[in-house]
Amino acid sequence: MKKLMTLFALSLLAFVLVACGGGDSNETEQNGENESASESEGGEKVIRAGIGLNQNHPQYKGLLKFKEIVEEETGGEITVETYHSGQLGDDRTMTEALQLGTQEVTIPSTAPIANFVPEFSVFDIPFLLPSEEVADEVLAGDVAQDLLAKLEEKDLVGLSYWENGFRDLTNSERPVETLEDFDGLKIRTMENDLHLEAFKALGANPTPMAFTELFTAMQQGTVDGQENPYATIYLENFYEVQDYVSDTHHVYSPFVFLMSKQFYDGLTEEQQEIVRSAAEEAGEHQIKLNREANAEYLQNLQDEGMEFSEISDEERQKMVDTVQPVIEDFKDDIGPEVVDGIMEAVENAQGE
Ligand code: KDG
Repeated sequence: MKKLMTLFALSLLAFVLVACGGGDSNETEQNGENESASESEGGEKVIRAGIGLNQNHPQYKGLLKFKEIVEEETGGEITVETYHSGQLGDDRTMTEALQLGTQEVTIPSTAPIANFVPEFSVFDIPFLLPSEEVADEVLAGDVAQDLLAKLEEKDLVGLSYWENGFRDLTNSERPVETLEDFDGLKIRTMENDLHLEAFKALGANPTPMAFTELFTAMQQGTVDGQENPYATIYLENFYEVQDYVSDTHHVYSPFVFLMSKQFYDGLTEEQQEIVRSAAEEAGEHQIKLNREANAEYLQNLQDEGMEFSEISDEERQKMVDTVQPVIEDFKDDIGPEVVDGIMEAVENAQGE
């Protein structure tokens, strides 16, 4: 009961914030008023879309592309309000808002989604996806697509996979070049039990934390480090509070473009097709931007003074071997058929 009251209070707060605060400069205004509900007085439908990353990240640029396509294709029947930097909450609270119908879109990493649909933790298996090409193939495959369908049981619609990218370690204590270097490091992880246990196995002292709290935690020394793709590390200015970056590439994180099922079911068939194809087209755009950017961001981080450490194949193999027992421990939680299915999809993609 207490959780439900907390959830209601949080959603009410988000609702009030949206009503009063309004979104980014790209927010759509109707009749000079900021929309604060999923339907305006004129019957137009409003999508309140929030993400945790800031307006400079390719994820937000992809969201603006989604807005452009939907508003054009529907002739204004649907307008999209865009919110970044956790303005509407963190991944968990925004996903809960979609379930409640007080928000319509969010695009979290798959890791926090596992708190709603445990099978999504399959993408948190360390070193599962070896390259972007294999990731593209696997995410387009039946097992990954079937996972999107499972979201409907939780009042969510997964419209497409976008890309967060390969996650790399940063910290403020020391260069990390070997498995031993993880020892005792206070590392923030996403709120996902597999991530937590994997970093414990590597010898670190992990703390699960919402993305919206991460910068302050690093600034205050609550945590020594974190792990995210280079694009996030650079565009969120983590170099201001982190000294060392290592190319651990330990997990490839997809994003999932989530829509409230309540809202989606209220659309016409034509509108449903428009939002679905817009999420896919905007996703292709976002992934292209993400890959172009990630290539240059590592150099930018070094230009900002971060010390870069390469992980040798030998040391990476030690990390792979070290986390294997954790993967076995989580296989039942994720679902053996999902784990085996994804592993087979990876092998098939590599074999081509
Ligand atoms: O907008 C997405 C972010 O909120 C988050 O999912 C990014 O990978 C992320 C993290 O480390 O929390």
